[in-house]
Amino acid sequence: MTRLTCATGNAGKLREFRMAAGSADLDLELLANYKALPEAIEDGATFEENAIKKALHYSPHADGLLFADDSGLAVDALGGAPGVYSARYSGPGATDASNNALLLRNLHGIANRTARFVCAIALVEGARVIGVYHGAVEGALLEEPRGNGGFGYDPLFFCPAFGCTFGEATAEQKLSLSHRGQAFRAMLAALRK
Ligand code: ITT
Repeated sequence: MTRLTCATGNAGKLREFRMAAGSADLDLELLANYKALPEAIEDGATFEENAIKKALHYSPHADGLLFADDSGLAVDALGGAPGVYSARYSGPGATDASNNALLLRNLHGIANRTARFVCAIALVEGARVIGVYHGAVEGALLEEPRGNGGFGYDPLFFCPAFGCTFGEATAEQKLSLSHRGQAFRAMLAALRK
């Protein structure tokens, strides 16, 4: 069974990765001592750059394969913001609630609500980058949150294929279509080659 270490401080991401690994017969574990390690500096201009920076930052603390996810929401009417700043959109101490509130304020009165979630997963072993895997999913932002599932911007993100938000979809549904599900499956396919 392939063993993979995941480096993330985001409980929502970890839940989704655990679910994806469970159905793929993979042994996935969170990097031990993740919280005690200094945080990776995410100063890249792209999701891909930041995913690689994160994975290489944490890999010296893992045996074997390690991956990190950099992801976020790109809103067309905001020129692609919050993008790589999605986690800290509303500044220091940002929470999902404060980020969602700021997003709604910035979109107030704007008719074009199209947006996409984007994910890059970097897989490394020691200092070697094995690959970077991508996913993206299109949707539109509602004017108020709906549903308590998922995390982050999920309650605002209306997914046309489901006819509901990612916050209302089941975890399995979200993973079947999401940016993270796509990127994770691309990584699995590469590992199985
Ligand atoms: P790690 O770097 O520790 O993995 P993080 O939350 O800081 O966790 P990112 O820098 O990649 O991760 O920021 C991702 C942010 O984008 C996340 O905090 C959410 O606000 C948003 N986001 C990403 N994927 C999402 C999803 O599936 N649903 C809702 N929001 C998402």
